[in-house]
Amino acid sequence: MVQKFRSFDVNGDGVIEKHELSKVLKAMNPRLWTDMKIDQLWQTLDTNQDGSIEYGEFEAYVIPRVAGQGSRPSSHRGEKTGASKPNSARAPGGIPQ
Ligand SMILES: [Ca+2]
Ligand SMILES: [Ca+2]
Repeated sequence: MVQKFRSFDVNGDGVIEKHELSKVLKAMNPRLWTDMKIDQLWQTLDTNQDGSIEYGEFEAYVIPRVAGQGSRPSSHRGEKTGASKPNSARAPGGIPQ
């Protein structure tokens, strides 16, 4: 995870600035990462809105997403059986919570 953070921290000062995030994401996928999308991601990441992303902010965003994909608490099973019928309230392509 630290390595991932460092790959965004282009100048190595320990925080990710917006231009660094933009540069790295655009290098990865310039068609996906439009300025608008980067802006949205930035607002999600910079939770204390000080204009830079510290490792803690990056971790708080990335780890719940990564960890939430395989191991879920057992309470999720009961929730899922109840929602087996089609439910349009759940938006397609949304982030699984
Ligand atoms: Ca930096
Ligand atoms: Ca911040």
